[in-house]
Order: sequence, then C-alpha cells, then structure tokens
Amino acid sequence: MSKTSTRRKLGLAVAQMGPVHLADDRAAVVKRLVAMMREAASRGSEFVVFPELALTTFFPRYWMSEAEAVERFFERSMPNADVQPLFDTARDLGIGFYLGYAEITPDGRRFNTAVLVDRTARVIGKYRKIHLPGHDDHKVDAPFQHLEKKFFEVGDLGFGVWDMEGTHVGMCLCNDRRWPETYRVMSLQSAELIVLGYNTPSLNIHWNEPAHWRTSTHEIVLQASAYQNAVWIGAAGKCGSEDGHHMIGSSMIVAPSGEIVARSTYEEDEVITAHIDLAMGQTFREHVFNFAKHRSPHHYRLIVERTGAGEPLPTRQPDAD
Ligand code: CDV
Repeated sequence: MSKTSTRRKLGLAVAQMGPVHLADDRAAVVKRLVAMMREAASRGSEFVVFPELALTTFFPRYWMSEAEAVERFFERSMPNADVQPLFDTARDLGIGFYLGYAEITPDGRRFNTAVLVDRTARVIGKYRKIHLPGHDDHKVDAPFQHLEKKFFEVGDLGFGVWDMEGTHVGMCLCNDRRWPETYRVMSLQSAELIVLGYNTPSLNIHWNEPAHWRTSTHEIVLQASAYQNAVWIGAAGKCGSEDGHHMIGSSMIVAPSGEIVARSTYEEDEVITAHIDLAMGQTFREHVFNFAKHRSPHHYRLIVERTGAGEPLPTRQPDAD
C-alpha cells in the first residue's frame, strides 16, 4: 500500500436479482429488494447496488406501443407508493442504494434511469442511460426484441459524480459499461466508486455471438475499466430466465487493481458484499494513473471530434535523416 494513504472502508453490497416475470407485480419485486437490503445491512453494508430496470421484467424484449409500455412498466415519480417500502427500509437501516427503473417525466419523456439514494433515503443523484443498445423497429423474425431505442431517449444528464457522505460515486447503466469514455468522464471528476445495473441477454439477436462471450466481455470491461480509472466498480445484474429469456449473472465487485473481490455464484436473488478500501484507488491515482501528471489530452482530440471511425490522420513523422 501507498505510504501516503490510510484505509477508508465502505461496506458495499451488490444485490443481484433473479428473474422478474411479466406476471410479477411491483409489490412482490419490492419485497425481494427489501429482503436483500436487509441482508446487505446485516452484513455491515452501507450501500447496496440493485440492477437496471429492477422493478419490472426486461420489457424492451417485447413489441408493444409506447403507451402500453408506459402504462405497464414506467414510474412517474421516484419514490412512489409501490417503491416506498424500499425507501423506508433504507432510512430505518441507514443504508444507501442505487436503483434502476424506467422513468416517464411529467412532460412525457421516457428514460432508462438510475437514482442514487443516500443513507437518509434522500435521492441525491439521477442518471439517464446514454448508450442505448438495440433497435426501434419490429424484428419479426427475431426470437425477441431489444427495443431500448424505441422506448427510451438518450439520457440528457451526462455522467455525473456525487459526494455521498464523503464517497465520490458515479453511475451508469448496462451497455454504458462497455464504453471506455463512460468511466474516464467519471474518473476525471474524481469518482472513487462507479455503480451500475445491467440486463444482458445471453443470446445476441443481431449476430451469432457465442453465449460465453456475453459473460467474458462483461468481466473484461469491468476489470479493465476499474484498473484504468483507479475506481471501485459495483455491478448488479438481473439474470436467469425471465419467462424463457435467459440473461447472464456474474454480478461483481471489482477493485482498482482490476481484481474481482466478490462475485455472484447463482442466477437468482443473491447479495454479495465486500468492505472496500476507497484509499486503494487513491494509491493508483498517485502513481501509474496520476492523471494530472501523465495524461496528454491534446493527443486524444479525436475521441471528442469523431463519433465513427474514419480515415487515419495525416502522419506526423520526424524528418528523414
Ligand atoms: N440492457 C443492455 O444494455 N444490454 C446490453 C446488451 C444488449 C448487449 C449489454 O451491454 O449488456
């Protein structure tokens, strides 16, 4: 360990969820979340990460109108009466949480959203998913749909970082975790912990991706991103077979060293915990990833100037001898 850092411990829990079926109502789901929050607190956790779209089945797999989706799967406020037991339990236990859900705003805008809730059950941050995968048309020959581009707008809040009782926490959602920019924008705001929820179908409807790549690519992005950004990552999946549609598990807590310090075993509701040392990230930020000392943004301009890949830049080489 660095000579300059003292350990700063945070009790972190990741609450993986097994399937939520179409027939499951919000009350039943919230009961499961409350039970996992209680377990997390009993194991000394101060913060718990729940999945993306945690209150419902992963409904973008079904073709339906936007109006029907809103009626069945979206939340008009957070908290609301259905979710209040989770907020009440958080306040009673003094535990914060991250929760993903489908948001409809008062003016009718729809987002794939997550909130950051502190230990007094106050919503202190909101994130709206930026990297929306899938399509907006009806793929009649596909075994299921991935209609995030139909049901949600691209998030308009950017990648924020919040001071949660002294811990700098950033949020993202599912597909965001595959993009390096997601983490770097947050680590440049001094994030120490990045939390995220996901729903990753084992089957890729767009091309014949081997099922095990879904898990291996998930692992590799979390491990590499934690290391390259000197952050802790808590990632909570909703997994198992939702009405016959299988999604990967492998929820995990990853250290700034890139090591997985806790990982789910099953594809059902499961709480994993670790007492993480926030100072570990600081150690990396003082040395190999001392951003202020070593980064060269003038060499990274293409990252913000170009969206898709294009022609190589004119080469700049030293004059030949
Ligand atoms: N919900 C997601 O964003 N899922 C994507 C799938 C479609 C690849 C993911 O990155 O896990």
